[in-house]
Order: sequence, then C-alpha cells, then structure tokens
Amino acid sequence: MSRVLYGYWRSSASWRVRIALGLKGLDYDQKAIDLRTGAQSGVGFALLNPQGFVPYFIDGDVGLNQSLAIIEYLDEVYPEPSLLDPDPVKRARIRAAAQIVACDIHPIDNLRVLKYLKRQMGQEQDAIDDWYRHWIEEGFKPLEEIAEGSPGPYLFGDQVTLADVCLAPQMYNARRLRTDLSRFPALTEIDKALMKLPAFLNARPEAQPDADH
Ligand SMILES: N[C@@H](CCC(=O)N[C@@H](CS)C(=O)NCC(=O)O)C(=O)O
Repeated sequence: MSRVLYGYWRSSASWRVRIALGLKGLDYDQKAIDLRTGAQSGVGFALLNPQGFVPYFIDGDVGLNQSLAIIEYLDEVYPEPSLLDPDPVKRARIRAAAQIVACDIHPIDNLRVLKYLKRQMGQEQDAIDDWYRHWIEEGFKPLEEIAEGSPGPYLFGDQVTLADVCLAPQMYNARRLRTDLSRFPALTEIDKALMKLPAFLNARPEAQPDADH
C-alpha cells in the first residue's frame, strides 16, 4: 500500500507524523510543500487540503489532515507500538499533554499568525520572537510539572506516547527561538532521551530530503 506524507522539513506538525510513522516502522514517500514560498496556499495543494496546512497524509486511497488525527488513525490501524494507553484516565492525560503543545502552544506560533503580526499588525521581528517564546513558556510550565511527575525516561514513564511525539518538535522550536530552557530541566531530560530514539532522530528537520540547512 502506498503512503505519502506531504510536509515540510521544519514543520513541527509534519515532524510529529514522521515520528509516529517511524515508531510504527511504516515506509512512506515524502512530498515537500515549501512553506516559505506559500506552496501551502497554492491551487494544487488546496485540492488536497483546503485548509492550507501540512501535514497531509495519504494511506492508499485514504487522505487525512490534522497531525493528531493522522497519528491517532495510525495508532488504530497499526496498533504496535501503542502511542496511547489502555487505561482511559491515562489515555486522557496523554492526550491532554499532547494538546498543550498541539492546541495551546503551536497554533498561535504558526507561520500565518506570525506573518499576520508582522504585516497586518506592523510588529517588529523582536516583538514577534518575544510572542513566540512567551507562548512556548506558558505551555511548557504545565508540561514541566507533568515531566517532573514522570518516573521517566519519557513524559509518561517508559512508554513513548503521543505526548512525547508532540513534545520533541516543540523543544526544537523552543531552541530555535532561544527560549531559556534552564527553566524546564525535566522537559530537557525527556527530550534528550527521546532524541536517542531512531524514530525521533530520523524524523528531525535536518534529516529530511527537503532540508535547507
Ligand atoms: N493543527 C494542525 C496544524 C498544522 C500546521 O500548523 N502546519 C503548519 C506547519 S507546522 C503550516 O502548514 N503552516 C502554514 C501556514 O501557516 O501558512 C495540525 O496539527 O496538523
């Protein structure tokens, strides 16, 4: 069955899906949508995903958008290793941690939001970078508490979960924007442990075919 991931090397939402595919040992082809040139808003890609976001994932004759929906689909159709937990309470906690990144941090630091701050709101780059860091730090505070409470090495113990899949790319973004990560030592330790795993390493931006170092 052919699988294709439309993504962009530096897109953290695409990175989440790359990690999940790697963890599950699934082969796929990549098609690059260059966000810097606005290819996400082009007519061709709009036919696939009218929302104009990567990732977009094709599994045979099924096309899916939204990284968390794609990852949960993968988890249901290719259940090993599981990225959630059989226990409904633990499952809810894992999803909640993932959503701190995917629903509360990432959307307000997204490219189109940053562009709007610059073009429509007339903000300078320094102010935009401050905005970016601020929302990362706000989200990392509750995540740090979760990390402190974990026996490790990952956010929910010794099983890699959806929450870890969301965390690692956000840590990369935090570093890129020079966030003071000394305030988040437990998250930093977990990120170190995650980045030793082949699925996380192979999915990192610099390892992608469209990477532009
Ligand atoms: N909620 C979506 C967010 C996807 C998203 O924000 N993708 C970014 C790249 S990380 C994007 O395509 N941005 C294009 C833009 O802002 O114009 C998901 O999780 O898939």
